[in-house]
Amino acid sequence: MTLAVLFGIFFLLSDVSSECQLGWQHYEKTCYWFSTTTLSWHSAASSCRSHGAELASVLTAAENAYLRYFAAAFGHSYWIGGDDEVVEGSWTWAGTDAPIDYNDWGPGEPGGARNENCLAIYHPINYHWVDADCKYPSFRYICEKPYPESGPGHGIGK
Ligand SMILES: [Ca+2]
Ligand SMILES: [Ca+2]
Repeated sequence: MTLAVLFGIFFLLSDVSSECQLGWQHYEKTCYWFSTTTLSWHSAASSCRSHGAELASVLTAAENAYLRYFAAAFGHSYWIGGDDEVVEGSWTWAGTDAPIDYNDWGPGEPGGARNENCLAIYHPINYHWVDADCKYPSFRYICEKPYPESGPGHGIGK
């Protein structure tokens, strides 16, 4: 796929007249922000919260496909909001503590037991999911917040 085609798709998918803040992307009822710097998972979560957002929770195959598409277009691995820090093997979404239902684990993942408790979309395995060391400082991250028109009751944390 050529760069021109990639950017064409980018602008088709991105509603440039949306009410998401500048730099955030609108998809369905959510605004997403892809970081351009890297942090540990907890620092990434704090960064999202400082913007009134949470690390992205990926609830459907369509949402996953959207985020994977942009992760691949940007060519980086990204933290998203899942962890199993509280109870090993019990994966939940940050912000809501809802159990992870839909998933896109890569082959053999999650396989890190107590050493890997945080969820990332991982570049080396075609942007499927892995568990990784939460302290790993070299992944970018994806924040999400409700689209302004979605109103109360539709967003994360509700
Ligand atoms: Ca684990
Ligand atoms: Ca792993």
